[in-house]
Amino acid sequence: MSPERSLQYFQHTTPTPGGLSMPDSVGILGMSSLGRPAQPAAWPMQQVNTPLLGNSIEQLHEYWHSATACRRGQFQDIHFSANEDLLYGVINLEEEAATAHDAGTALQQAAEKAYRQLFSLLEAENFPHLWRVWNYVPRINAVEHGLERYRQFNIGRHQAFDDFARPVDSSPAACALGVEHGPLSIAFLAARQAPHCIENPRQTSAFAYPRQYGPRSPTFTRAAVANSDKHDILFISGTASIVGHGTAHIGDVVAQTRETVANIAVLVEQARQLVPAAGYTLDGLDYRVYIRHAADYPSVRNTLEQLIGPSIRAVYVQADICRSDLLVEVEAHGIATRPERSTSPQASQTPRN
Ligand code: 3EB
Repeated sequence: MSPERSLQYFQHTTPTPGGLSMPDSVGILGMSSLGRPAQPAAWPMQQVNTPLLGNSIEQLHEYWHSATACRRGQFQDIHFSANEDLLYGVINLEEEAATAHDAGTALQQAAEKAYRQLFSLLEAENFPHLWRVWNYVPRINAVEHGLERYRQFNIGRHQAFDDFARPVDSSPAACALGVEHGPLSIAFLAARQAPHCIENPRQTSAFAYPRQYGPRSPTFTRAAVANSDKHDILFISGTASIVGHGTAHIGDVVAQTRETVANIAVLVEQARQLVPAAGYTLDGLDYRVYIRHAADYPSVRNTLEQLIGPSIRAVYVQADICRSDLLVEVEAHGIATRPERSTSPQASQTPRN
C-alpha cells in the first residue's frame, strides 16, 4: 500500500522539449538509452545501438524508477540495482573465441554465459521471477558457421534455462532484436512475485516453435502481467507478423504492421480478462517499434496511428528483426495503478498459467 514501493516509467529526450522532468537519481532502478550513445551512468544502463527514426531527437532515455532508494551492485558481469521488490540488471558480453571445438559458437557461448550469470544472480539475491528481458544481438540475421546468429543465441539461452531448471513454458516476456555493432546486451527486470504468462492463441508458443526455426526454441512468453504492491504491469513481448508459426505477409510492411496489431490486440484482451480493473487499452500503452528498413518508417507509423490512435505513444527505431522476412516488430508495456490492494482479482500468489 505504501507509495514508497511504486514503480514508474519515465522517458527523457535530448534535446529536451518542455515538460519532461528527470527522475531523482537514487530511485533509478535502471535505464535504457536509444540513439546516440549515452555517457556512463551510476545505475545499470542498457545502450541500445539503434538509430532513432523520424524526428529530431538524438537520444532517448527510458527509466525504470522506484520511489525508494535503490541498492546497486555488481555480480560477475552484471550491473544491477534493486529495491525491496524488484531488481533490474544489465549484462554486456563480447563474444570470445570459442573455448572448445564442440562447445558451440562464440555467440552461443556468450548467450549461455549471460543467462547463467543472470539466473545465478536471481538465486543469490532471491528475486526468482523474471518479468521482462530485452535482448540485443549484434548482426542477428548473419549466418555464421552454417547457422543464423539468432539461432545460435537461442541454443545458448535455451541451454541456460535447462541448466537452471527453468521451465521454458513459463518463460519471461522478452524481445530479441539485431543491432549493427556492440556487445551482446541483455537487460532484465526480475521480482519476488511471479508474473502471469499470457500466450497468443493465434500464434504457436515460441517455446514450442518447430525445428525449422532452429535447433533450440526461443524462450519467451507472448505477454505477462506482473503485480507489484501498487501496480499491475502489462508487458507485451516483441510481437511480429507471425500467425501459427509462420511469417505472414512477406514483403508487405503495412500488412505486417496490421497483423502485428491484431496479435497485440489479442494479448491486451487477455490481460483485460486477467485484471479487469487495470483497464488496459491499445492506446493506453507505451510502445517501442523496431523497423528493419528506415524507409518504411512513414508507412509503419501511419498504420499504427490508424489502428491504435493518432496520439499513440511510440518510439520508433531501426533494428533488425530475428527472422529475415520480418520487417517490423512492436513491443509495449502498460502500468496500471491499483486503487486498493484488495481490489486485485489476481492475488500475487495465484499460480502462473
Ligand atoms: C517471434 O514472435 C518474433 O527471442 O526473445 C519476439 C519476442 C521474437 C522475443 C526472443 C523473439 C523474441 O518469434 C521474434
